[in-house]
Amino acid sequence: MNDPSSGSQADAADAFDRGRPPIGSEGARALEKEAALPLTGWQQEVDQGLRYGLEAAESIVDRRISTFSRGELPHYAGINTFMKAPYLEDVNRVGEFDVAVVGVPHDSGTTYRPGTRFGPQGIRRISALYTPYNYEMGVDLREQITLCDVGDIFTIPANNEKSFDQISKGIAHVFASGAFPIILGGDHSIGFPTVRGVCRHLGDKKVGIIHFDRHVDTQESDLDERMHTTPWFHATNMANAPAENLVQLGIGGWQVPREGVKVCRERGTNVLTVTDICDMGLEAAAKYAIERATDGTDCVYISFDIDCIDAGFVPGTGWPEPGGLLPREALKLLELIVRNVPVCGLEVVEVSPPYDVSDMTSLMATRVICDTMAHLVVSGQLPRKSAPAWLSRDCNMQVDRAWR
Ligand SMILES: [Mn+2]
Repeated sequence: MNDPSSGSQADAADAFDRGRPPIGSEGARALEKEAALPLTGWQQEVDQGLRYGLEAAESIVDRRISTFSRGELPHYAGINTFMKAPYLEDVNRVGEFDVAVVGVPHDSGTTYRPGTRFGPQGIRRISALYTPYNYEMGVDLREQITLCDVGDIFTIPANNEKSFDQISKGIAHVFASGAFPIILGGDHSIGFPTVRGVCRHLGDKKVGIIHFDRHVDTQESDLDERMHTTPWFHATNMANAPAENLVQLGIGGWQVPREGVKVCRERGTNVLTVTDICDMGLEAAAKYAIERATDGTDCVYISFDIDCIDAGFVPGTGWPEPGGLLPREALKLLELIVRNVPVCGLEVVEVSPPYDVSDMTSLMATRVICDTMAHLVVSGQLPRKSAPAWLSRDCNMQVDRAWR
C-alpha cells in the first residue's frame, strides 16, 4: 500500500512549499537573483525623465512619472531606437558605450522577396516592448551595461558594392572604438561587408564565424552579382576569416543552391542540419560549433539569419523555409555558444517587416539580440574592462582581394 504521508511523496510535497517554486528550480533561483540587482540605472532614468520631461500633472500620484515620456515607460510611447537606448547622433563618441546598435537597411542583395531594408525599423519598433530585465538570467541590462543606437548606415539602394563599402567602413568604425557591435539587417549580403569591417581591425588575428541559417550562403555569385546567397564565399576569402572556422547551424531543405554546397565541401566549412542538431543534442551541437569556430582563432562573430527558425515562427523573412529550429532550440544553442566563446560581434539578418505577422519575426530578432547581450554579461564579457585582445587600432584596407 502507498502511504501518502511517507517516502518520496512526502519529500515531493515538501519541495512544493506553499506558494513557492520548487526548491532548486530555475524559477526559485531567479527570484533570489532579482533581489541582488541594483536600481541605480532605473533611478537615473526617472530623475532625467523628470528633469527633461517635466514633473507630471498634479493628479498623478506616482511622482516618478513625467509629463513627457522620456524613458522605458509607457512601452507604446516614445521614439524608436533599439530598446529606447540613447540615439548617438555623433558616431565619433561610440567608444563611450559598451554596446552599439547599428542598422543596415539594405535589401538589394535579395533574390526573392525584398523588404529587409525595413528590418532595422521593425526590430527597433517592437524592441520597445522589452524591459531591460530578464527573469531567468537575473540580468538587468540598464544596470549592467551602457547601450547606444547609432542609427543606420547610409546604404545605396541600387548598388550592392557601394553599399558594401559603406557597411564595411561603418562597422570597422564601431568595432575599432571598442564598443560591441550589434548589427540589425538587412539581407544576408551584408554578412560579407560586416565581417570585412571586423577583419580590417584584426591585424594578424583571426575570427571564426558561427552562422545560424537554413541556407549555406557560400556561392561566389548569384544572378551575376554578390547577393545574399554569397557572403561566406567572400568573407572566407579573407585570411582573417578561415573557411575551416565557419560553422553553419540549421542548414537544410529545398533552398540550398548546389553551387554553394560545392564550395562548403571544397573549403571544408562545418555544416550541421536541424536533424544533426536534434540527434546530437543541443549541448553536443554547441560543443562542436565552439570547437570548430575557435580552433586557431582569436574571436567569434555570430551571424544569425532569422530564417534558421522554422518558417511558422518567422514568416517575415526573405526566403522562408519550413523545418527549421524551434525558437527555444535556437535560443538555447545561442546561450551555450555565446557564454563559452569570445564574441566580437553579432548581426541579425533577413527580418522583412512587410511580410511579418504581428511583429513576431522582429520580436524574435529582438530576443536573439537581448539574449546575446545578457549572456555576454553573465559570462563576464560585458562590460569590457579593457580593449579586447583581438582588436588592432590600425585599419588594414587590404584584407580582401578586389572582386571583378
Ligand atoms: Mn537564410
